[in-house]
Amino acid sequence: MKRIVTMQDISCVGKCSLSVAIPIISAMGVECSVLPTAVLSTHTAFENFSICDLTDNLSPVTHVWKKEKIDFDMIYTAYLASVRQVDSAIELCRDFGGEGRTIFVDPVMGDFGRLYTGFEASYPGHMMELCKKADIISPNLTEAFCLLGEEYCENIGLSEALKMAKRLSDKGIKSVVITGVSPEKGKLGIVKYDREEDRYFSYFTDKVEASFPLHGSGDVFASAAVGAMASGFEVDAALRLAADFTAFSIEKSVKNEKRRWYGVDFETALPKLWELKMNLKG
Ligand code: PXL
Repeated sequence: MKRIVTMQDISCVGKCSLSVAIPIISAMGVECSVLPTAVLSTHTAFENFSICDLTDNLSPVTHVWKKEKIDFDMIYTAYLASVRQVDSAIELCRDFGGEGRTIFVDPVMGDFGRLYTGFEASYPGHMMELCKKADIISPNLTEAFCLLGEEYCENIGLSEALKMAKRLSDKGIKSVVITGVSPEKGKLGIVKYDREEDRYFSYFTDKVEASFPLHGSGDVFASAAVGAMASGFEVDAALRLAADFTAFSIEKSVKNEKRRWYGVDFETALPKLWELKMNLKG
């Protein structure tokens, strides 16, 4: 069985970060080790939240892993609460990355053109340094604009989105996948540029209209993509699977009249994840 490690927070309530990554990656038949960075009462979209910062606990944990000669097939980082945690993630990549190890960075920072509560304007510059260590990054549109230091624009066409992925990659990132791109009405998906192969890729599903925010949907996408890549699927196929699973999870949320406002109903979509994986195996 493949083993990955994911470094991000636990939001005790609010369907995101480790509460999303562990079930999705495990459901794909991949061992999901964790490096928890903080324990929050709720994610930061709630009006009130508490945070217990675990930065000082990170190196004692990784120190033991090194002594025990533990290794991982993939490293997946997501929400990191501070610049110090970004630095710790860079150390994790240095110590546990390398030949045959894939580093997947989801530079979680914001949405709808704004940084999440708690992040300062200088944060994206630090996150960029982590992105440069990655084999693949998965910013949403807001995060891609932040990393580029460009003004946010919600409506961009397909060729603009592809060019944007290339611009970001040109800054020293191997492969850039931008999520949440809607180049035409009724479609939503991803665009990708791969620097080593000088190759573009895009994939869109029918957009499920939701009249509420889809908190955690980026975590659902990234976790499914990591699970599929660790399962041995080639990257584009893994990304297609992740996009299909995310769209299906959103559809489940929209159909559920009793849904929670703070996250998508990926739980009831989990059987579909296995089905998508089996279909890909052929
Ligand atoms: O879903 C991303 C995420 C993860 N963790 C925390 C968050 C958010 C988004 O708001 O606040 C704590």
